[in-house]
Amino acid sequence: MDTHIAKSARITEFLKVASGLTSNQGSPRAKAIIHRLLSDLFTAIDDLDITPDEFWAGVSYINDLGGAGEAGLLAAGTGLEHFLDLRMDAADAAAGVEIGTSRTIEGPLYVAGAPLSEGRARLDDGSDKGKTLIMHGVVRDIGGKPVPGAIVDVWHANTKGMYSFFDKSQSQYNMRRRIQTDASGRYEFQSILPSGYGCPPDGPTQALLDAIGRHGQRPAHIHFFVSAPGHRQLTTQINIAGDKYLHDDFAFATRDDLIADAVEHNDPQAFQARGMTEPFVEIQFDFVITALAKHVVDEIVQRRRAEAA
Ligand code: MBD
Ligand code: FE
Repeated sequence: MDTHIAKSARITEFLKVASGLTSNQGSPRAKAIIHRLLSDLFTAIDDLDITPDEFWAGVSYINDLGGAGEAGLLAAGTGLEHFLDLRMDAADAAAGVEIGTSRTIEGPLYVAGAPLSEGRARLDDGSDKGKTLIMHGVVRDIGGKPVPGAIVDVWHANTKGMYSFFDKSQSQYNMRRRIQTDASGRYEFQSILPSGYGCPPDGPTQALLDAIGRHGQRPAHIHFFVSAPGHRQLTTQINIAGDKYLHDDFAFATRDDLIADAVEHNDPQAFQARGMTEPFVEIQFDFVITALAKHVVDEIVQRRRAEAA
């Protein structure tokens, strides 16, 4: 019995009606996208002989995913968010745009409106007894010139891999700050070394990953938006060298130029010479951002983001 009917004349016509293509209302772009996705889904149901039980399991899954607020997490875990990065890379290459620091995914855990400091900030509230981290560097343009007044918007997890706002046990904006670079383009912050992230073990994202035999772990990492007047906003992360998941990130965010060494300063002479009273780890990382030009448009991606009350 041939059950391949998606490409028949009857279904072809039906897909146009179902996608609103025969209506003069609505948005042409929305119609084009829905028509394509619906057509591909009909064909997939045909080709894979997706059963009604499987189909309704998928419908329930979408409800569970939205109910848990994990659609953004699944977008990262299925590599779709990384794919968008690769397409922006391809667009830059085609336009001859010189790239500085590589872009990599924002992820679903940014919170807008973190406190703003000049030059230096302390990110953690002192309650997490992780290793003290000092991270610093310079924001430069493609030509190597420091960019004063750039905003380094930084966010990272605690030693449990949990992010403030989403983890209500943490104080507001814990491990989230915006730092304006000084006259030499420098930024510096003190925080604690984050641990890697793991998807909520009982959530729908992890359930899908289990079904396809994948883990839901990320290496220890720190997120950044780096922006400055006249420059394109950079969305990136650093991934900390030595982590077990460095090259096995469930969200595919690691890129070679984004791997940073965390250098330990355990010897009292070494940390006291740096004005520290206890051992700390140091990460030095410069960001290179791209000036806006005729062929370089800004790319602040619009998406619904959290903002603490
Ligand atoms: C994270 O911390 C993260 O950065 C991504 C991309 C997905 C889930 C958790
Ligand atoms: Fe993260």
